[in-house]
Amino acid sequence: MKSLVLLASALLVGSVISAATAEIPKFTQGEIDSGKAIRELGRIAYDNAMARAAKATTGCTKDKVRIRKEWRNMTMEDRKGYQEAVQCLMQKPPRHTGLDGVRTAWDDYGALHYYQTPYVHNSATFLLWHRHYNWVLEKDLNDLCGYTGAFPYWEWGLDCGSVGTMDTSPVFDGSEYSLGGNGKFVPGHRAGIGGARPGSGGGCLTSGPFSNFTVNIGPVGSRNPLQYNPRCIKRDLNNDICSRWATLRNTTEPILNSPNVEIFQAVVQGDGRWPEAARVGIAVHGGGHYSISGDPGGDFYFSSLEPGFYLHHGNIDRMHFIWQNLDWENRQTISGTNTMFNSPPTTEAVLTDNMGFEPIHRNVTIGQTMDTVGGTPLCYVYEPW
Ligand SMILES: *[C@@H]1O[C@H](CO)[C@@H](O)[C@H](O)[C@H]1NC(C)=O
Ligand SMILES: *[C@@H]1O[C@H](CO)[C@@H](O)[C@H](O)[C@H]1NC(C)=O
Ligand SMILES: *[C@@H]1O[C@H](CO)[C@@H](O)[C@H](O)[C@H]1NC(C)=O
Ligand SMILES: *[C@@H]1O[C@H](CO)[C@@H](O)[C@H](O)[C@H]1NC(C)=O
Ligand SMILES: [Cu+2]
Repeated sequence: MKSLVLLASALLVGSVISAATAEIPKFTQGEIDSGKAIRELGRIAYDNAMARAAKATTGCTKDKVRIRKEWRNMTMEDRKGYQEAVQCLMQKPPRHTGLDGVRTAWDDYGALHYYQTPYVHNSATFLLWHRHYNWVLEKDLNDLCGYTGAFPYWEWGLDCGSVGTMDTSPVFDGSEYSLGGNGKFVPGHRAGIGGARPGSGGGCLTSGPFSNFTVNIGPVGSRNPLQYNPRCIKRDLNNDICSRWATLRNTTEPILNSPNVEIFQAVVQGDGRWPEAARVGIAVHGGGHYSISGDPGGDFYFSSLEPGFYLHHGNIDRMHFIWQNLDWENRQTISGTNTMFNSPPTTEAVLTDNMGFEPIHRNVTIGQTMDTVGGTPLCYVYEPW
């Protein structure tokens, strides 16, 4: 009797879902700007992904799915626990060998991103390499530092535009429940990118979490970027950049308006080879990065040494997750080659191509990361905030 009831409710869920995927709701500009739209889209995507997991009998089954949360929807205990686990990783030994500057397990992430940058940006693997990279960090924080709480994402749009400001972001308020504060204000400093107003910091973090963190490698312009080069972490929280490229509208429009992954990934990155993307300048990807700016946050190759990087890319991955799950049957494809701006020119990427994560984690194929609840090995969903 009980199993019959379960079966009946599973069927009911199934039919509601297919009705929802068949039609993506329409929203007014006001609903897009206020975040109502993306919350609703996020809810549909969450339900659709969960329904897939509910059908799995091995691998990523429904009881195993981990729920990723917006920073302000995490418990205080998880916010502090996450921040401390990152600090813990900064004390663990590296897996790379023979690199003078790579002193910690955290530095491993900087070195890996530095090596992979020419292949995993403005290429076929931008979305999925960074998806897996975040998952590898989540696993390290768990395995090496015992963090079992929710993995965070940062909805930039809640901290700028008409709804918030970067200077009051709970992600960067400097408390023990944050990823540390802003950099010290440097009078006369320039913005992280040309054409924007300077942010409210610019210098070193002077108190709170990560103010004691030593950046060991980079910047990319130095003669040997992997050589030991200890220095403070700097930030320049920038409300102008966030308000122009990373608002709730900026997060929502690529999800609503991209018919295929080729356009979606171009619009998310502002890849000027596509006219739809040339219009959006640095786009949400650049917008989120340069809302933090600083060193290493504003360094294209070494930005992943900035603790905020993973929450930023969590939101990029969440956008992809929502976009995919609004029309799952048609949105499991890739587009492009395995080199940045296809330079040098390479052949079209295929799902069986390898993506490199050694020596932090074994390599995976592109196809293995297509589904966040695919179980190979991913098994998570994004909770709408
Ligand atoms: C930074 O390090 C100093 C000296 O080890 C210590 O007293 C201080 O509490 C640390 N601050 C933070 C925010 O971790
Ligand atoms: C981002 O959204 C804001 C409004 O929230 C808008 O003024 C701006 O033009 C958008 N930027 C892009 C690149 O679409
Ligand atoms: C893992 O990927 C990297 C980078 O693509 C490659 O150099 C390495 O040979 C791969 N390792 C294995 C075991 O396939
Ligand atoms: C997340 O937090 C906001 C308030 O900060 C609240 O309105 C919302 O309901 C929360 N969402 C979830 C899924 O708990
Ligand atoms: Cu990157």
